[in-house]
Amino acid sequence: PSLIRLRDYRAPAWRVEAVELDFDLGIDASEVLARLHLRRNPAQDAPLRLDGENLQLLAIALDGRTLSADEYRYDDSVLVVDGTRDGSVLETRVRLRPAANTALEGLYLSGPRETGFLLTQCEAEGFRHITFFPDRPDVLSRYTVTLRADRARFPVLLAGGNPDGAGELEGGRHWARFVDPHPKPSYLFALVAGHLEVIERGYVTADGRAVQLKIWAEADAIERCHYAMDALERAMRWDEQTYGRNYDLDVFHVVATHDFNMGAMENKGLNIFNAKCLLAEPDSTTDEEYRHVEAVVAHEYFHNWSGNRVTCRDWFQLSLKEGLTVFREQSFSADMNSAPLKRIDDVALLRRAQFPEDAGPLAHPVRPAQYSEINNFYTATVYEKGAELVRMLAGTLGRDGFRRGMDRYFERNDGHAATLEDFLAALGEANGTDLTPYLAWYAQAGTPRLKAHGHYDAAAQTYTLTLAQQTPAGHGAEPRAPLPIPVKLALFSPHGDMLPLHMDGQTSKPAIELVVVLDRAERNFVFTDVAAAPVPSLLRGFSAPVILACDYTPDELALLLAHDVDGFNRWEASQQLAARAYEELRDGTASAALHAWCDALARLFDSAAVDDALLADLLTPPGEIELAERETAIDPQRILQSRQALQRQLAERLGAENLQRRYLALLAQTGIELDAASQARRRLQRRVLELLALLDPVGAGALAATQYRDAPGMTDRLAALSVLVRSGAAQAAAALRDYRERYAGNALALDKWFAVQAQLPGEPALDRVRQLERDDAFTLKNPNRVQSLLGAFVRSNPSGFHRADGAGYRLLAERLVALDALNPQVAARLATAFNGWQRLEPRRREAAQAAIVELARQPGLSRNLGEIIDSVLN
Ligand code: HT7
Ligand code: ZN
Repeated sequence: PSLIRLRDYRAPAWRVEAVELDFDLGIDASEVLARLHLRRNPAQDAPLRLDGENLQLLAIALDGRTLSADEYRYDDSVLVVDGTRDGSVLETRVRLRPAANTALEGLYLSGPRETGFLLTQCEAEGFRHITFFPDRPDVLSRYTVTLRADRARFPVLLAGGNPDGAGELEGGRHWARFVDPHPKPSYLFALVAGHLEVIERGYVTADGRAVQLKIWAEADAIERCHYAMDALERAMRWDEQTYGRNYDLDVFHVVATHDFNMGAMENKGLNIFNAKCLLAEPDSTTDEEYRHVEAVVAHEYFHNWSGNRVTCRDWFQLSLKEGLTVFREQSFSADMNSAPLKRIDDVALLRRAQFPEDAGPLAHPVRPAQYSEINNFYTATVYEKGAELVRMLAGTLGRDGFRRGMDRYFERNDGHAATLEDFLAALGEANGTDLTPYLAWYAQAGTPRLKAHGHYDAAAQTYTLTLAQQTPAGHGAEPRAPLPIPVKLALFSPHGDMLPLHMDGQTSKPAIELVVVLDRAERNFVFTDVAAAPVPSLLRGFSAPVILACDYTPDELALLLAHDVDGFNRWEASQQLAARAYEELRDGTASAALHAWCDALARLFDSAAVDDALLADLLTPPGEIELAERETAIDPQRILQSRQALQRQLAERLGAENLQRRYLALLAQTGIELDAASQARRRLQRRVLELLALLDPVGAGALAATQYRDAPGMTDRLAALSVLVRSGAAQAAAALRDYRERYAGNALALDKWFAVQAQLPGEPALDRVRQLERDDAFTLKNPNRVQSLLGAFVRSNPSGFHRADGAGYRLLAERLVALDALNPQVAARLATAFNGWQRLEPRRREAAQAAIVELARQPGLSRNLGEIIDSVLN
């Protein structure tokens, strides 16, 4: 397949200044009339080439004259038109088949044909499935959209922009028009039509614009939209206060659908959400999901500036909008909730999803140099690592400096399609600093290793910290330059106090925390007036996306775990200690780390020194995927066993009675309130129950069964169900039956029922998955359902998926073939579960390779899936 390369970028030869779109909507057939007002780029001399993917062309006219067949050429993906000139108007009419569109890209039907609604998804290249157009993000146009449809079947008609009239037509039909005053790229176009209910709220922006906020959903879901409305209002206020950004249309629509390939989409003025990222209510939504809804609502809203007003020149710049918007969302969520917990969650996600991606054959820079299928580049690297890069820049500039830089970026690029260079230039110039060294972070794949070594000189009372960096040579042949790595640090006395930091040669007042930047391969940092050998707290708040290797003793890590005031680094000390304890157990070697970890946690458990949520996280060792990252011949079942053994040791150290007492005390305060303390309590209650289940499965099974039955909300109910299922408790089957019945009509709750079972540890998972595939509610046509069963199995259940006999791999390969025929985007994403097969132990490695090779041989694979399979194999 042909590769698109960053270095081949050329400005468009033709622009579309304005476009009028007339839709005649129907479930089986819809017609689209497009009128393009063309502008020629005087610097280029090329015929007009428009993207159009398998469109049924009904009519074509240029400047009012129907074109004859020899005046244009269409090969099912590009339409070339002769004779266009600057100022020409091209008119095309095409027919689409929404109900037959299972790929959920372009115009498609959500729900049953009798009652479902029509909607569009255009990012990245879906607009070419709707009409002929230069479907690239650097062509910005003013849109006027008119929708016509049968009123009874499609009572609600929505498109992006401001409403500009509506009325009746003959034969029970009606129309509505929308005009968007802000030029936008085609990927931000959207329409929605069908039976939908609405909740509304008035909002006045800081600069005085009255905006109608409208959230639309099907009748059974509309009452679950109130939380999202509150979150939207919080996000709008926050963006005004934090970045001075106001909303810029008279109406802001948000629509929920159960049929969506991703989380949500920031279409201008008409955001469309996967229902799982929008709907929330205590009976069926967990605390984690509530936080996710708030985060995604904010993320899509923030795109209105970082993405829509300032968009991307080309898809290589995707992280310009995605990394930045993830960072903006992370800051917002940190402000709305607990900042350290948000940081822990985000770094855990980075390590679980992005580090493995960056370490294997799918590794790519945050700004890739080439791609075959752009949909395969909506990755953890572009999003999560991209956000880490923005965080480093923000940290370097400080709060006020970053705000100054962002003001400059928005001001200078408003209404334009920008590049990452534009972003760094605006941030740098507004602060009189050169940020171009950070471009290297965008250009090279792989997670850098940061090595730290401290040396204390008692006679001189100096402490020398040596930092060295190395990025492993991996997949991709990019040059590996030293990167600027900001390392936030503090020094602790042996008693756990933070020391004033006297840097050699610096005269300013000593701080107790500072940031040093390692901008070459290795460097020494010397601290003076250090009275005793200190313990360094490094990379505080995870100040750079690297893997830190520091030769701490277990006691030093235990000291940080007990005393570090940086919540993230306290957790990190626990993670490091637990990882070492895990290795001791796995290898049957010494047990110094194990004792240090258990003792430190036992002390914290019995004190009130940390809040419940942080305590829950401190009590949780790194997950199976993260532990696998540290190994070379991976045996996921062995990892599961050693990790379980580690947790059992911790549970024993804490003591069954102690755990039970704590559990009952937490249970007594049960409720559904969403404040931080209540969420923290539920988080700890779950963790304590999980530890208890390792010590005393029968006793914990009884407690979990009662908790399941009496749970006031989904967080406690799902936690109990998960403990029952994972511990193989006798009560699990009855609870699962109860849940299946109780939530038969709630798709999002049913997804969790599939997912919990798909995560059954070890060999039995595969048969369970096969059995669940036969459930009436399972379908390959719905991405959420596919994720909840197959996605949870292959991605969140290493010990179940990686069976030694290879049956997990064969199941995935078979399902991918079927899924690819329906929805290539979802198939390709699922296939990334094969990433990392080269590092499995030999038997599994061979089985995985055989399954992937067999899959690669299948005829007619999509470009999406084909590209992933090719990359994974090489
Ligand atoms: N910008 C949105 C990306 C997206 C998407 C991409 C490919 C295929 C389908 C899609 N749906 C949404 C999501 C976001 O980052 O906000
Ligand atoms: Zn986004």
